[in-house]
Amino acid sequence: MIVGTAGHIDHGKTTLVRALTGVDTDRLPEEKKRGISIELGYAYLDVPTAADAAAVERIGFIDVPGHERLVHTMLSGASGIDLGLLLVAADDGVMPQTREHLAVLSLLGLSRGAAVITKVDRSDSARVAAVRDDVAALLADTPLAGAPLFALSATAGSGVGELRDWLFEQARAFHARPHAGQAFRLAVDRAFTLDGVGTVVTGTVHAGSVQVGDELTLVPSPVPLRARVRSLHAQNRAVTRAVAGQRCAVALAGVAKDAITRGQWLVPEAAAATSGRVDVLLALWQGEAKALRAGTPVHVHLGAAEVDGTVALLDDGDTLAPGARARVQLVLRRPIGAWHGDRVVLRDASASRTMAGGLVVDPFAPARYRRTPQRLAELDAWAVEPAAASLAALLRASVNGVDLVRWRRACGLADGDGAVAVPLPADALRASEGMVDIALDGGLAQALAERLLAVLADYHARHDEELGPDAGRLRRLCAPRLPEPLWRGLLARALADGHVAQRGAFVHLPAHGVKLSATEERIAQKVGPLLHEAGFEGAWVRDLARDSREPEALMRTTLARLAQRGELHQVVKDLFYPQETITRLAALAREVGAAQGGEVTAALFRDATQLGRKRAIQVLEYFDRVGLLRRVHDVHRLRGDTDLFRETA
Ligand SMILES: Nc1nc2c(ncn2[C@@H]2O[C@H](COP(=O)(O)OP(=O)(O)O)[C@@H](O)[C@H]2O)c(=O)[nH]1
Ligand SMILES: [Mg+2]
Repeated sequence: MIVGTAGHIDHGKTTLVRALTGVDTDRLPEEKKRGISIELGYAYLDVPTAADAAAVERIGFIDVPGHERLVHTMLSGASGIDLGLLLVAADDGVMPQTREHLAVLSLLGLSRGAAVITKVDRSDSARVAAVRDDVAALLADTPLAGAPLFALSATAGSGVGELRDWLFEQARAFHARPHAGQAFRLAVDRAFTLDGVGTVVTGTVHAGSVQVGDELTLVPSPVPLRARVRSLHAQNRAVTRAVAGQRCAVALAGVAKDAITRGQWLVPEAAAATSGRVDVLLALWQGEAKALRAGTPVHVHLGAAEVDGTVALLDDGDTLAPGARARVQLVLRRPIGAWHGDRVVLRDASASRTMAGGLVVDPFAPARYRRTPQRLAELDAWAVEPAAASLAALLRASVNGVDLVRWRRACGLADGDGAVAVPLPADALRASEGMVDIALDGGLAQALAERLLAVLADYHARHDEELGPDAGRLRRLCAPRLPEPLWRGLLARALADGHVAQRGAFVHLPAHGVKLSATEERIAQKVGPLLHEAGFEGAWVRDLARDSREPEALMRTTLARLAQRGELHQVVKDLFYPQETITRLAALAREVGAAQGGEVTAALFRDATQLGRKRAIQVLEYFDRVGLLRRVHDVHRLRGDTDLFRETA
């Protein structure tokens, strides 16, 4: 359990930590000289356990500076604490940083804590009682409402024992933050070099666990900073493994102290994503005098990090009233490492007061379309609890699927050994290929599958002479914005279910492109060699009819039937090519295109095929039509998403 102090300067925070632990956390020469805390201080206290002396619980204390100019330091310490002690000196009573530190604890969502009236030796009991009443009233509107109040003298020692006993009780009842499959994450608040050890960082472990030997990285950073864990201390003891909820010192091999700054996260590579736009559910502090306007510049505090940014309002209205809550986008000057559920605290641009606090909803927020109904529906889904229900809602809200890689990263889920399965609904359509992992809601997949059949039926009605569209073209007709891996999954499902059939790259309804009659079969046999001999020029219906001595009309319908079955291709009216010739022409087009950055010109294709200009263009236009190429001005661009005519190449 980690306990943080809070309160106005000189109200006795450092003295109380020393009375509780015996450690003077003001260790810098300047702190000694001026008698004030400047940096975060750390101390530990063992919780006595009756039964098993080996398993001693240890409370970690973070002592913070109370100076009004050092609230940002207070914030970096307070972001990881489990319990807050708000100190108020009996003689001074409630002062500005009493209020501001309480605002910080409240906005961080801290509900575990106590208020401590210090320096009771300096005041009479009536004064102490009056301060008690003030403090109780101050807490009333916060998550710490009703928290216990202690009155003590840290110098004389009276009352310290009661507070210590209460802290022991709290520590014994405290359950460390649940792991829930999250990756290791430590908020760096200090970095230094130690003789014989090298670079050491300290901080609070916000999630997951770490072991000696782990490969980690520090983010954000302008250059990649990889490091290996050489040794570990947790709660001031040498260990081989540290877990969430502990104060931790990590000796790192492979990274210099100067490359590390307070506020960075120490995380494994899988959890290292950063973001410059974060969508947050924000509450404006009830004590703010004015409403928050869109575009307001702010200091954003998250974990031990601090970054400048502006606030964009996402919900209706262009202001947020004091005490009110709404969704906003924080547009940050530099990217930060944020996870769904992280707490943020906002201070005003001149860093003179704490204004607002919130919960990260989506850490990877879009710049465009950020307040469309579609996007707000996604944010609604992110707010659902628990994670499995949230993901199900997000799937329903996402017509083009949910990127599960991004989702895992947003949730800070570990991969590798500690990985937990994504809580995906059983009927969801999932496409995982290499680095890609996307899912589509079951209901949406069903609707798309039905649309696919309708589109195919319509296509057959319009293009009776073809077997069907190729898979890429069908996707453009049916679901142009659906990511390709999901489309392939959808098509594979339809094929497996027997709802559609595929020959080569052509997709068709099973009933389309059926058997040939005996006559058609006979003619097909006869014209096979003739079509083959015609080469790149192709064969005309009239010539084939003459050379095989068959009626022209019968020849025309037979060739159309063969084209419908995907065996022949009608490049222009009455001009037919067998599959094998078209495949060779397509290979040449691909070759020409590959050498020209994907562009095929008529001239180069004519040279490659030795065809006349007119026929070369007819073939290219056929390729445009079926979806191998795409006409852009004077050139034909190879489409990246088609396997047309590749299968027999
Ligand atoms: N008389 C008296 N003095 C105290 C008490 N606690 C702290 N002080 C004194 O108040 C001054 C400021 O204390 P300090 O712990 O540095 O305050 P901080 O700024 O909140 O950390 C020091 O001179 C302390 O000795 C107390 O309970 N009684
Ligand atoms: Mg102090």
